[in-house]
Amino acid sequence: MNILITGFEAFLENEENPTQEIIRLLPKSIYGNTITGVELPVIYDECFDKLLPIIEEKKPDYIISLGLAAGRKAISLERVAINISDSRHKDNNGNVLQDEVIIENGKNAYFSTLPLRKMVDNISVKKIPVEISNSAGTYVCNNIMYHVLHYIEVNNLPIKAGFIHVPFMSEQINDSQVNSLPLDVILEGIIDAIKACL
Ligand code: PCA
Repeated sequence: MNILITGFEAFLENEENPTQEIIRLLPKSIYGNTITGVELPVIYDECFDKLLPIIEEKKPDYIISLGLAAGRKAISLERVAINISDSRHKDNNGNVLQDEVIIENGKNAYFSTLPLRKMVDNISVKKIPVEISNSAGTYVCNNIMYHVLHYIEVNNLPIKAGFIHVPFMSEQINDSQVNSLPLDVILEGIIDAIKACL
């Protein structure tokens, strides 16, 4: 199988994005399945414009997108993407969107088609904090998740896809009050999530 994993570049005040590191550190193959990592810009819609030709070229069986959720304690398996972009924060192109639909006349929401419960079970065996989250927010992470699931649905493709938010990596945080996990633990959790799909 072909597994496409996307990460995001740094954004806002976060000088590093742990998902950039994860993309770099993931093995090229897991149990004989090909893993391809792609880094995406933190720009509404352009993130998907960059991903689309790679999907067309690689024809993946799975697309698992990753992003940083500042302040979260656990690896968060997102259940749903909604058809809205809305944040007071700028994306990396300076766009600030409010109440904007992502796809005109698109469905209100798409559920992840990843095996979320199996992923939770796999990751939690090693006591790595993990949860299913019912909101991917309305910033760029929700935007890529929505675009990918919409593209798969309207083109009737057999690709399973979804999104995982990860906490800060401890290596980027000076304040012990801020929630974070060591990078190697986040990486292990993501590898376990991928294994749950295989
Ligand atoms: N996290 C942001 C966008 C990029 C990222 O890594 C989000 O949660 O929307």
